[in-house]
Amino acid sequence: MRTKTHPLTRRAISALLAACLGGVLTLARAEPTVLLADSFDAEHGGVGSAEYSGFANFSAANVDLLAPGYFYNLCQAAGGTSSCIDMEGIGNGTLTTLTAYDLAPGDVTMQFDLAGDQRGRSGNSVTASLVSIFGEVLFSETFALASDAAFTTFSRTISLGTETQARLRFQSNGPADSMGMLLDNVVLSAGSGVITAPVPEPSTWALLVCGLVAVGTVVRRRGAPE
Ligand SMILES: [Ca+2]
Ligand SMILES: [Ca+2]
Repeated sequence: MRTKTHPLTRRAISALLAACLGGVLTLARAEPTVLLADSFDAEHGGVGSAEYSGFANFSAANVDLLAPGYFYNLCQAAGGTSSCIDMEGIGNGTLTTLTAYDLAPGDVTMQFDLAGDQRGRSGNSVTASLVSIFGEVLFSETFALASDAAFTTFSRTISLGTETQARLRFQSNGPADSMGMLLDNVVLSAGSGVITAPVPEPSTWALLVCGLVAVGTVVRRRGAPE
């Protein structure tokens, strides 16, 4: 038997379906998949340390963890509000991801915040690279910022032709004076687009609400007298 639906209800359901479809289409658009997102804030219990090498996600040499207890004022001078890295410890330093990320053919995006040394030095720079496990340099760019430059977010997208396993690497260059550029908020993602914050996508919430409403509608209609 055909169930009669009030025209207003039918219109409301159509509108809901259209809205839900919109949400699904938004979800279907390729969002970047985050492989690594590191703010360094949890390192060393949030306490600064010279020549720190106990990183959760990186092998390191000659870098300092700047946080309360050790030159945290430099992160703040650069406009930061959390722990950051001085890319030069005793000498020029390196940070290399412990993981070699399995990267499918297509876009991969590396993103990070860099700032000047904040101590009036000149000639400092940081080279950011993506290096395959076979040593092939897939991407490399050197960033030189003025000493007083505040944190700036840099984002670079590389198109890979074949599946590759690679590590992200940061290397500081310039006069060996124990003062290097500052680094924070390193993100590696598959796909293109800048990552702003690791929060649920609005479309995910929309889809969830749509699902709940749809289930509610079906349950109510089943319960309605014929
Ligand atoms: Ca931080
Ligand atoms: Ca230096």
